[in-house]
Amino acid sequence: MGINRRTAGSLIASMCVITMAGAQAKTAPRPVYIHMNMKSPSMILESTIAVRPGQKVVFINQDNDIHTIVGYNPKTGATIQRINGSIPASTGMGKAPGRYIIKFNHLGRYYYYCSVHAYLKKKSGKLYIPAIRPDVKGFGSPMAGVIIVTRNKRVLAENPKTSSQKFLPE
Ligand SMILES: [Cu+2]
Repeated sequence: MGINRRTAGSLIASMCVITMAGAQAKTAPRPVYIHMNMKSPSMILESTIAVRPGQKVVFINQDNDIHTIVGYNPKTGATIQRINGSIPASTGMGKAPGRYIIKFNHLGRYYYYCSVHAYLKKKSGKLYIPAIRPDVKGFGSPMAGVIIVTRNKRVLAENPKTSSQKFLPE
C-alpha cells in the first residue's frame, strides 16, 4: 500500500515536469522578421513592429543593394551604438538573403534608419527624423522604422502578418 502511494507520487511528479517543459517551449517567442524591400512603399515592409524583451528581431535584405541599420535618438539625433548593422545585398534566387539579428532586453521604442538611403534631418520642431538622401533616386520614402519593445499583448498582436515569415516571395 505504502509503495503504491509513493509510486503514484513520483508518477505525478514526473508528469508535472513534462507539463512544465511543454509550457516553456510554448512561451519561447518566435523571431519577428523585418523585410527590407525597395518594392514596398515604405522601403521596409514592416516599418513598425512590436517584440517582447529578449525576442529576436531579424532584418532580411531582399534587395540587390546594401542596407544598414543605424539606431538613433529622435530627440538628440545621436546614434545609438548598440543598433548598428550592415546587410549585404541578396545575391539571387535560391541563395540565403543577408540578415542582421538583434534583441532588446529593455522596454521602449528603438528608432533606426538606413544610412545608405536616408539621413537624419532636424524638423522645424525639435525632433530629428530620417529623410530621403538627395542623391538616391526612385525612393518614395526614407528607409527607416521603429521597434517597440513591450509586453502589451494587444500591441504585440498588431504586427503585420508578414513579420512572422522568414522569406517572402519577391
Ligand atoms: Cu537602404
